[in-house]
Amino acid sequence: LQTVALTIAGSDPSGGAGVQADLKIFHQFGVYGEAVLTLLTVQNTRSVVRVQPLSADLVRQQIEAVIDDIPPRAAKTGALGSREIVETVAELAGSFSFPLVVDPVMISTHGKRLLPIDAIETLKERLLPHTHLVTPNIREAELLTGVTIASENNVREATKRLLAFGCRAAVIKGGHSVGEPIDYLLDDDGFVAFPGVRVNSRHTHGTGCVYSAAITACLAEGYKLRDSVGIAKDFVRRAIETAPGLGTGSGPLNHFVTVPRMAAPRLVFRD
Ligand code: PXL
Repeated sequence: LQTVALTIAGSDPSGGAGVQADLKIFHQFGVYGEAVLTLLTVQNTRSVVRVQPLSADLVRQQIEAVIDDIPPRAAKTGALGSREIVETVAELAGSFSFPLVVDPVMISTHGKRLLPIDAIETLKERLLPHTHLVTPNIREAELLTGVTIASENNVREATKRLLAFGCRAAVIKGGHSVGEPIDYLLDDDGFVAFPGVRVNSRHTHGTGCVYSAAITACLAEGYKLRDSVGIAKDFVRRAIETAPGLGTGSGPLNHFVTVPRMAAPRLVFRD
């Protein structure tokens, strides 16, 4: 039976981030991808020149149209674009029967806002209670929790505060730290570090999207949360290492890296 995953995110016409990246990563994991658009961007690898959110009503209709007809096994959100869209997604997420991964995308690599300030509170209070896993980078975690992150203890405190908003689990990504890119996860089983290897490259456009899409694909396939995070982290490292060097700015990762056929046991929930 075909596994299905859904992304609710923005368009990056250059194909490195957003819905375009999510669909390619789902496909690479052997998962059929559905995509609901929240906003359009005008961008290339050099800059994001325009961000145009869609109406919340249009986002609601898209989600409602696909969700009963081709129900996904897991979903993710990326750039949401407006407070109204966050509210709408949160309201619908209340009745999702599958895990939701929230990548709280706030600002593009080039510094353009993909979520207005006034939507951050709504994301915390309305969307996180319906979230299985939230995947902020360090800056996003600071803005969501008010904790300034400079040490492992700060990260631990920030993950605790994220869970206090009602999500099941939180992973704070170390990609923007100064040292090794360690990701820290807090879930029902406690706090765990996922050590990483820093790959120095300017081609990191869409890294967060690829990571959360890979996690979502794994969850859809029935992998446990910690296995999903581990697989996704390894996938992202190899995708940065072998980035195709496209574009004259910060280019995309290699969306074609091979997905390991895992020995880890999957949860069986085939119909
Ligand atoms: O990687 C963050 C991101 C998410 N979604 C869209 C984007 C970007 C970064 O540019 O354009 C649509």
